[in-house]
Amino acid sequence: MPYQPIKFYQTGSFVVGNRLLDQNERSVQSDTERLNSLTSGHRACQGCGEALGARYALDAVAKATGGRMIAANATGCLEVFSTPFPETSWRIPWIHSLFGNAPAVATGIAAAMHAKGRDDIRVVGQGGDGGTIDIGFGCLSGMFERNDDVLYICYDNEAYMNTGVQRSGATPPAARTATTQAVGPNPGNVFGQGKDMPRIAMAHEIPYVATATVAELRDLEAKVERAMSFRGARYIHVFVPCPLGWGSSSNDTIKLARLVKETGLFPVFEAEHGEVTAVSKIRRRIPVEEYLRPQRRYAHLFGEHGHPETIERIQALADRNIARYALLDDLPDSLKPPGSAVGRQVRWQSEDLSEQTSAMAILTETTGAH
Ligand SMILES: Cc1ncc(C[n+]2csc(CCOP(=O)(O)OP(=O)(O)O)c2C)c(N)n1
Ligand code: SF4
Ligand SMILES: [Mg+2]
Repeated sequence: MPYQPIKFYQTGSFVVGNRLLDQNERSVQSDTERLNSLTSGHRACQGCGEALGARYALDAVAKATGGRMIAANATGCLEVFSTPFPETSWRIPWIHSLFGNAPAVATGIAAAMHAKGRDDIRVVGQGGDGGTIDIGFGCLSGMFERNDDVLYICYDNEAYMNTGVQRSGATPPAARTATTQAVGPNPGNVFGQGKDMPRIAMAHEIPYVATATVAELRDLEAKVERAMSFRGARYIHVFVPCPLGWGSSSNDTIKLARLVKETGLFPVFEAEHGEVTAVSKIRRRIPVEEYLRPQRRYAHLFGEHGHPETIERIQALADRNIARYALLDDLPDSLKPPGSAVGRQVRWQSEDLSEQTSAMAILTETTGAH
């Protein structure tokens, strides 16, 4: 058998351990002295991505601040499963805001701390996608525009889970929810223009914006640490699968979070003052079908009466992200953005997405590529 070098996966990877590294380089969760800001005993479903993401993110804030922190939490699963009165799983100063005003409450706390001369106490706002990009949108935009000294974290599970899986502005096209049933000629959620919150945050030119998934928890920790090195408004958007709402297996949470990035459907990147500064490249490009198939919210797309044309449209969305963020080292000609010889002919940003059968289909027409 040929010689094979031994690989020590615990160094240089995004896994939790890193026990072979110096103490100061190790992940927060590998430290037995970590705060456990969201501790055990809460009532999240098995495999809840939101619980996992929140624990890692807030422990990273705790480490960065030496525990001098206050969190304001919008109504939603994270609040409900962690604080059934009179119990709580939070081991940090924590306040429950309304569904729609967590950014404003966080701003108020930051202002109060400043007035008291306690700028050492850092403030975090957090909520689900509904609380963040729908009902809390105005408060959040104000927080960004004033550059208030708050880190806001959105845990995006792509629907209103706490109240029974209703559609939100972050629900992806074709997904079935309680309010976008899998019926009719175009089952599931409509293909709209989307509401891309990280890009909207970037448009405010705040000091720091990042996206992350619970598949790469070390990356999430590192981004929280980076966010805490800035003053002013910061935004982290974390992709968190929800087994209950998505009809996925509890033990597929990490797999789905990895696949969404490897397909290009969820670009993972960092931006400072409105400019992208780093992207996590796709390691092995995966067709969107592999991500969609294990989730019952997309079951109507498959089988004898499936909708392959809808899967193609979703693939086109992933491909647009791949081109937009240069997520592949070697971008195939077929995915080159406008301006290149091939891409110029493609309607990348159709004014009416509902009329656009698929960017891939148009590519095929104009270039003959398959
Ligand atoms: C003004 C107002 N409208 C509606 C509700 C009911 N409500 C509470 S949480 C929630 C959905 C939360 O969804 P999201 O923010 O995505 O968090 P998730 O539960 O998915 O983590 C809704 C509709 C409320 N509490 N207040
Ligand atoms: S419904 Fe979804 S988000 Fe809510 S606790 Fe269960 S898995 Fe987590
Ligand atoms: Mg949600």
